[in-house]
Amino acid sequence: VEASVPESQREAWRKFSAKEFKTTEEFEAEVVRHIETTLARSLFNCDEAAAYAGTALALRDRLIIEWNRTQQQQTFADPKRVYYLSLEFLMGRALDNAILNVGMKDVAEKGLAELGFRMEDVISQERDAALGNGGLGRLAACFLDSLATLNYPAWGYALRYRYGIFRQEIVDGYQVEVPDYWLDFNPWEFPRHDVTVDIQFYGSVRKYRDDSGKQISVWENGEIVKAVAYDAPIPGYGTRTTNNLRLWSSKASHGEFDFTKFNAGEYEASVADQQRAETISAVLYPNDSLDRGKELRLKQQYFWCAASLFDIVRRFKKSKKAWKEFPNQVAIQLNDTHPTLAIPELMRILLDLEGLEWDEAWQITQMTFGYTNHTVMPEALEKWSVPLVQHLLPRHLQLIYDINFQFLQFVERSFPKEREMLGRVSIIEESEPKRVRMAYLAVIGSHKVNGVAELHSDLVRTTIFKDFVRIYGPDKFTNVTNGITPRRWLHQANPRLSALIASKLGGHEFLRDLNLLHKIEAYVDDKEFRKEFQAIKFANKKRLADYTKEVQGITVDPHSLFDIQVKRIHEYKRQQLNIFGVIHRYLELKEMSPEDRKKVQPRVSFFGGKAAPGYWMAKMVIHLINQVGKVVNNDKDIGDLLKVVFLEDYNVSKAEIITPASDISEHISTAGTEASGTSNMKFVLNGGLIIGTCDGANIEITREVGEDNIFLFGNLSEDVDDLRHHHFYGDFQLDPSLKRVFDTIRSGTFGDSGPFTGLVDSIVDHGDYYLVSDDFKSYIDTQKLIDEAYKDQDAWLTKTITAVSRMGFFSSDRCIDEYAEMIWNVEPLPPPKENGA
Ligand code: 73E
Repeated sequence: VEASVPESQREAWRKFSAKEFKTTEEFEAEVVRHIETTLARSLFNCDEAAAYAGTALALRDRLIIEWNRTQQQQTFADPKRVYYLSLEFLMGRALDNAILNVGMKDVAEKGLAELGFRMEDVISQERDAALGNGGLGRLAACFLDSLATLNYPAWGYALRYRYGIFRQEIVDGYQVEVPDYWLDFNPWEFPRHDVTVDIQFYGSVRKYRDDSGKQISVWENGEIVKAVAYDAPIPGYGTRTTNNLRLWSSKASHGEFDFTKFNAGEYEASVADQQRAETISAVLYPNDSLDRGKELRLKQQYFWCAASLFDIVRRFKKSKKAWKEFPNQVAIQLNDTHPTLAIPELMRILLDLEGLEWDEAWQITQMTFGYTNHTVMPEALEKWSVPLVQHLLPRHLQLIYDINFQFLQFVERSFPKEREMLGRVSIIEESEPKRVRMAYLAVIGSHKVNGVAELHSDLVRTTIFKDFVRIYGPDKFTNVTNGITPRRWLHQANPRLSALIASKLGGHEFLRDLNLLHKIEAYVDDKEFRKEFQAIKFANKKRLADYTKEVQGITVDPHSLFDIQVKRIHEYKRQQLNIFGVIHRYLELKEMSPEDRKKVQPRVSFFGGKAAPGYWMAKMVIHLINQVGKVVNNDKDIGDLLKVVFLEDYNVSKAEIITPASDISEHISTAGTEASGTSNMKFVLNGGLIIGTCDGANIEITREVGEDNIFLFGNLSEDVDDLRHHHFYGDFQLDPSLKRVFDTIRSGTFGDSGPFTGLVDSIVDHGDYYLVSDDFKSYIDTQKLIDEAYKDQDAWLTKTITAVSRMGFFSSDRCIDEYAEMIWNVEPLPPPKENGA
């Protein structure tokens, strides 16, 4: 390890080395210093935005000290590191999390108050870092929090999108997408203009034999784009470990080519080149669980994989270890197939640049990678057109063919009597044009493949990768059930509940060991505890009601049952089932006598979530929800008995307000379609119950909390295929209550029915792929049960407390320990000491 300052001068460095603030006074001094000097503002023009900026900069200094120490320590110890490659990190806000993780909550709260600000207001000035679509991106963010908290030496690698997921506005009941330019002021990132990588695209491959007769491949004459690193500190909770998230930004590379253009006076062309290069990291693709096969997306994927691998290999080479040590120093996790090009890229580095032989290179590659699958739905499985890959990445296509050739030979030897298997498992799909099946490449190039919940991992083994289980044996395929970080999703989102739990468990240790929650089950009959638990739920509902009034202009009564479904809008998640159920409820209320209405449990149905801009059906679901809301919320007969709210622009920071406020949340995907779901875990951890199908992690949540503490309904995954089959033969009858819902929509009760035709027809005429009609009866019956159960508030409270106490399993800390042990084979590195020793 090189150090740049000679030993004789280090004394001065040590003397002046940055110190951490500890007291409220020191904190205030730092905030004021930043506001006055870094921001050039004063006492007389310090608004909340400036107070946020000053606070963030003060906290940031504090993080940097621990971050530098952690990185230094990791460099010295040189342990095996984990690299989590994810195209999405849905981080949300950083300030609150930073304050919490460094243990400065009281200091910051008091300090800000003394300076004339409320901490809550200051925190809410921050824009979300929304570099993701939904669950997959948020999972990656929870994993970073757990990796740092558990002291694993780990880096995240992603793209620095100029635009994250769009901001959603609702105009006339329709979704409108607005670009989210979030980088205006981002104190959490550090540009590393000295850390750059040249990335090549296009060009051609030249082959020749060297003196020894060995074949050499050279990829040449391509276009070069520069990758520039931007780093963000990831602080662990209650530890000094502060890991790194490295985001790559694309920039034109100023080679000779550009200068000729300048000389020829082609200034505009040169600027255009610059812009084209910058386009690569410009925008996050806003599709969740859908593969659109766009060239720019493939460019993003390669750009990010190549830059990350170069960086990882550069770090490895500093240690001067032999190549066979690579898998003992490096574990790379592929978050879905998006980073699969890292596999042929590592092969290219090892073969073409480092001169290794195929077998050794391949063994290193397989040992290095693990692949996490997040969906078995066909429309989400990435397949890149062979001509496109050929054009953009000619050398990688050759390598993919070589990998495929070796693999198919192996399969042929192992299953000589099953030649038809070869076509089925080939990386290349024989379509027109041919396509590269990225999931197969990911399986073949990794030593472990995992699904994200038990049912999902079973489906992975028995459906999409069935042949591969035979080829490699069952041990290559495993399960790691998803989890969530209790720091953000309990302590930060619900500080009062966290405090109540801490008061009974003698401290906040449960935030580091969530299984300790089981101890609060002992208080399920404790009067004081129950009272406070219930008061907390009510306060959280009140907070959401206030928010709904302020932002949506809709008044809701927090004494109502709060029913919430917030997640990406997708047919398989079945928000349509929910809104049809709401319409059914409305029609029943309408035909009731005033006396009967008095016995009804009042309810508010909250919806939230974004639709992919090109996903028509999802957008019509949003429109229907808004139109139903308009009618129901203004119907004098109904009053507070039913309200329908669409919460605009659902994101991580809004989830922190919404999640603690549910009585019931909906996780109602067609069985076998939702790989895991993670918001289901967040809601239960915050004292809400679930209405859900036997899908994804709902099944394991049921196992943990007990069948009495969850409301399950609907058909099972194993029956879904048969049911679909029946629809095709017209062998099904629409449930009369659902038919009445459709008739009401068609009659124009919720405005022009034109936009909803496709939605209704997909069920009535087009095979009802997601089995809405099959599950409708069971769904509304279960909602009735919920109304009844909610009336017994005592019994309900018992269920919620019991469920919370049994949620320990769903901490992302548990997941990360499982990955570390089963897949990465890495150990924690004890955190640096305060003096940096
Ligand atoms: O069930 C969720 C799961 O909880 C699943 O749909 C989601 O991943 C979550 C975390 O494991 C997911 N996202 C994607 N595929 N599965 C996806 C695919 C392509 C682009 C963006 C997201």
